[in-house]
Amino acid sequence: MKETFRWFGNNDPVSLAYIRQAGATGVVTALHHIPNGEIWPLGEIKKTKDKIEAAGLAWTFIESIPIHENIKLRSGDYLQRIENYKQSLLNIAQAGVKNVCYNFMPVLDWTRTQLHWKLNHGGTALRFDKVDMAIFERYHLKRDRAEKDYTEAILQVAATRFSKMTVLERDKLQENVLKGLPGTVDDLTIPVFKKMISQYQGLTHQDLKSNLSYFLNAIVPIAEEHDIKMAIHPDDPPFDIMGLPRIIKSEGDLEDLVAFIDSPSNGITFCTGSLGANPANDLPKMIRKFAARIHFLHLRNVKREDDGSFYEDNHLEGSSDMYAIVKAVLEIENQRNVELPMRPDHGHQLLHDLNSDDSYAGYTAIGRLKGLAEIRGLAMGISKSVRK
Ligand code: DNO
Repeated sequence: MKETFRWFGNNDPVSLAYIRQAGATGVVTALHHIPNGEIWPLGEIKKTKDKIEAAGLAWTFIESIPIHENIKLRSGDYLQRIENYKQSLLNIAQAGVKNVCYNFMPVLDWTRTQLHWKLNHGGTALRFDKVDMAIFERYHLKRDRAEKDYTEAILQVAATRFSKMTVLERDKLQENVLKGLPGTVDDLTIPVFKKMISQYQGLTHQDLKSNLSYFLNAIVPIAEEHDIKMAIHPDDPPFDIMGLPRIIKSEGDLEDLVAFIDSPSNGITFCTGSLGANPANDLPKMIRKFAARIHFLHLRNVKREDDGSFYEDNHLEGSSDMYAIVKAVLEIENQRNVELPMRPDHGHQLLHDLNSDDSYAGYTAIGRLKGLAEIRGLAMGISKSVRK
């Protein structure tokens, strides 16, 4: 595996120099300052690439060139937005950065209800709590159909919990869901959010898949021509929230995706954290099955709870078997004779990082350093014992 670290640019307290010290050789980043749907200018791409290379690292993966909502909806100026996307692809190819992670989640990117959830050892983790999500949908968003989408048991616990929450706690939950997360493109308010959700009313999973297929059919020929690898990120969490369809959450969804257009440029970011929150996903099996289409790995481990909640556990613990995952990865790398870029996805907030509020949630230095080191050791142990 090619070890990479995500970097959020000049404002990221985890600098390029730190990334080198972590032992990673690659950087995963985006032009975060370019508004969603606009063309990425060649000059800006080169500037970022030069900066990364001057630090002795490579820009291994772009995460993400985001997809404009009108493309997901196939409405409004979507044709223009697709043209812009194609131009961005041409520009990155010209700059020599040819790997693109993207997602097709409506309105929201990844979502958590708690960004600093206390673990027993004193560190903190990201958490998605089903009850808190029900509270958000019912009492903050006041979504009509929210009651139908949750079990009676969850709704009851939600009502009791909500009645005991302070105003501050309620505000915090809203902030966490709407704008807490790094990499998310837009900061949203409740009225804007409601409006955006309403645009999706009546749009089924099938409709959204067909819009994704339309988009891919428009851009993959250009990607192919320039040897660009597109790698879709699975939906996180891997189930519908707020009545919005989520379409990349299971083995069946990935089967549909690869069938939309049979090309190595139409690939997958295999995120074991997103896919691992769905208990039906057999991750090692899926790695072997989609071997030819996996271009990027996000390795992390969530601990699932019975009601559908989950939190980010240590990379080698949690509900997924990281040994079996890494073993499957090493196997497909061997078959394909490639080294797949991997980033240790998310990490706990630990040690000195507990005192700094300016780190991006889930992207503290020490937690990820630990995750990377654990996975590196695991991979070395497996490959040495297999070769014997
Ligand atoms: C979370 C990330 C996501 C991801 C996008 C990809 O940690 O994996 O923000 O970057 O969904 O488009």
